[in-house]
Amino acid sequence: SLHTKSSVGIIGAPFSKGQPRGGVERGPDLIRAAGLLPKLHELECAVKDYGNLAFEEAELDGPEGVLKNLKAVGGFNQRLSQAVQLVKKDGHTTVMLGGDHSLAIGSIHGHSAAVGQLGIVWVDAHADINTPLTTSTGNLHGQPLSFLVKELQSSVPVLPSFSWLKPCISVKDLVYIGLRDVDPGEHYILKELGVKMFSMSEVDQLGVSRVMEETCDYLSSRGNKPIHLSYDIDAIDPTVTPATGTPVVGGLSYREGVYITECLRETGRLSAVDLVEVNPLLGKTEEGIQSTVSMAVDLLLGCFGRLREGNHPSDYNPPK
Ligand code: 5AB
Ligand code: MN
Ligand code: MN
Ligand code: MN
Repeated sequence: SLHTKSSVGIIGAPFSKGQPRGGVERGPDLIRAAGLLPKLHELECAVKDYGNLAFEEAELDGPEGVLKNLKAVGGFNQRLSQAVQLVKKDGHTTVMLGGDHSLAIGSIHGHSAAVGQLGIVWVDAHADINTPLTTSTGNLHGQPLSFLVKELQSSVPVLPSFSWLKPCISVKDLVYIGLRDVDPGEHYILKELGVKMFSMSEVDQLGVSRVMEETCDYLSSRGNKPIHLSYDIDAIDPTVTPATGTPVVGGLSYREGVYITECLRETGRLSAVDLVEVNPLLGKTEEGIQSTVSMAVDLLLGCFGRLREGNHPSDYNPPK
């Protein structure tokens, strides 16, 4: 293929305080245990594992407001942002293994601090763009984009736990794929700001190949910026990935999910990937958990050159 050798820097983020269900902090170790590193090596990737970012209990909140675990989410993401900046400065494509999706705050902030303006591809059943004022749950994994998007700053109150965070993305550089459970306040924002989105209706209407063609054209029209892919495992249909906190029927198939990664890989501009919301405690069966974790691994392999037609190493010697 065109771009053989990627260098991948893995950061584990065993963090669950952006939502109420325990177990999602086990994601990073499970995804590693499913063989991510050796499988990346088979694709001739250079891989450096930076290990897991430790959660500090001291970051846990005292009294609760509407926003749950505000101090923990702010503090952990600040450290995640710094870790991502380091990995980018080492020259790697970052892989951030979550953990819940509030981690996109630190991951995208750090990525942007290191490389500048980004194109964001957000693959998710949900829009994750509630503001602290529109949220009905108080869960910060449903709000990361409101903290990151410049155009929303007048709608987001000043919060001490996020004083380190400077909004760094334009809503015009954001593309959604897979939406099918969007809150009214979020839908209003998406329409008001004219956000580019391919909900499951557009996936049905156009097919995933047109969706990806249009996604790539759109990102090109915005200047071919480095791409940040934020992949929530709940974008995939819960028949394939049941082990997640907020499953929604009618999702992407295994094949559609993988195809998205193959297309983004082909751009040659994939610069960081988040893989979040794998929660082994929520799969009802062992098969369901296995299927969720192996989907996560296959999505990451698609990002780094695995082809369904097959691959072979550049120094492969056919038997004579
Ligand atoms: B996820 C909901 N919109 O704000 C909210 O899994 C769900 O990271 C958010 O996409 C789901 O709590 C967050 C109802
Ligand atoms: Mn989601
Ligand atoms: Mn999400
Ligand atoms: Mn979820």
